[in-house]
Amino acid sequence: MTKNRLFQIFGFLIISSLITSTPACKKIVLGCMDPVACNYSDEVTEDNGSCTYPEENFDCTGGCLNDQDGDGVCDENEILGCMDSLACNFDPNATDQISNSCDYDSCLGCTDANAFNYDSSALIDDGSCQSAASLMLNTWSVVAECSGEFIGGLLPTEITITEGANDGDLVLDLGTDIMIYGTIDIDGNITITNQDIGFDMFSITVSGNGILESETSAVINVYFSSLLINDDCVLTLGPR
Ligand SMILES: [Ca+2]
Ligand SMILES: [Ca+2]
Repeated sequence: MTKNRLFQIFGFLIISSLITSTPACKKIVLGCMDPVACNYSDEVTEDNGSCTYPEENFDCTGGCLNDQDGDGVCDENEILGCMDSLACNFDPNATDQISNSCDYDSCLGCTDANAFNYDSSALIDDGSCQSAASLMLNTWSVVAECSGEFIGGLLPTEITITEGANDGDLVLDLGTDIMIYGTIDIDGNITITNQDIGFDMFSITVSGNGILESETSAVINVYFSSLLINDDCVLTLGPR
């Protein structure tokens, strides 16, 4: 049916009305039509499922919705704890300091691995570190048990150990002009190197070994031998 024919049937007014009410050919714009989405556009005419949304607690720019202290950590993600890296209970994940929550006492100890009293669980050094050698430099009570009676009868009930020429060198003064030289390593192992102590007219060969067992106890085995004497002694050292 042609326009001319329509004019003929319905008249000019009717066809004019039809022309003005016919929708114009609308441009289709694909995109996101959800107003709460980050990529919403009011120009979109057809939603193509491309809407993107912010992560929970964040806005579309990646900023926090709530960040009371302004540190970039959203309120919902804050972790309470001790934030002082020098504290025993330092929490590297903490983002909010709990007042008075840091503990500076429970992990005190000696943190020097070379010290005799090294405490592997200690995190804060309290200045208590002592080397095995320095612990040996003391006056000790001695209980001597010897296989023979001669040396056992000479040994005192107290000995003073002094420092030798080098670090770790020990000089054991057993009294009665008996001086014995030894060494101690960082773990407390004592070595009495083979030596001739020359006692009066005798030549007595001495060797031995031992261990610093604790800060206040040690055991030293000393072997005395000469033409006439063969005495193995165990010296148990304790607090004076
Ligand atoms: Ca925050
Ligand atoms: Ca915070």
